[in-house]
Amino acid sequence: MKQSMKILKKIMKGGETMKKTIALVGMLLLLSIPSMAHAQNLLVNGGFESDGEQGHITGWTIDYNNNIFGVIDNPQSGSYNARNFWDGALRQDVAVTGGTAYQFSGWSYIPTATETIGTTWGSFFQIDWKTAAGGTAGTSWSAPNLKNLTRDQYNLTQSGAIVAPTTAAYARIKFGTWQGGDGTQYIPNPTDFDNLSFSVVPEPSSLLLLGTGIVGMLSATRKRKKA
Ligand SMILES: [Ca+2]
Repeated sequence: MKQSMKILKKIMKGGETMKKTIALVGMLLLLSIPSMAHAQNLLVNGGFESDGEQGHITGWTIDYNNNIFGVIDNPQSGSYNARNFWDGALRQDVAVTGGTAYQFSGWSYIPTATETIGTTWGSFFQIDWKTAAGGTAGTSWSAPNLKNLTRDQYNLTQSGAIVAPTTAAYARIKFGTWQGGDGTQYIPNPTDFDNLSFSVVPEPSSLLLLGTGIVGMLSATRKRKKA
């Protein structure tokens, strides 16, 4: 009798340890959810706050025409944003894993202005997928006409989840302003850009599996206690 009581006590102790472990894992899981929801931005200086040798567009490369600069008078957040004064684009390359889902988001602001000379222009966000050798990998994503969004305010553009082509080694993230190539001189309005983000899409399926596992462990513990 004494012996069996000892064993029972040991089991109960073990049960407590198990419960503590489950509680700890549960807490860690809960803590990890917010950080997974705000997946790490893979872009350098996506908010144009960093200051370096290129000023507030440090980390970005000119894709065509040197017409985008860091300005201070209309940030979406922080103290700086990037402004297109004429047609031109910046780009940044980010290493990716083929078959992994990524998402892009960015803010743009285009003021109302008299477009007397022409309207064949637009501001855009774009993702080009590239092979290690720099070739094209799969289909690009783009939002080519940000000027159709509500003027005189910041608008958020989101790509949603896009699976990187299996041959992709990096993503070329581009933003800027284009104008029509019909020989007429168009004047695009200045476009402000801020808070560009490119990140891995968090996988809810693995979270769900982990959650199911914990529920399973809990019910197993309960069953053992009943017996
Ligand atoms: Ca900013």
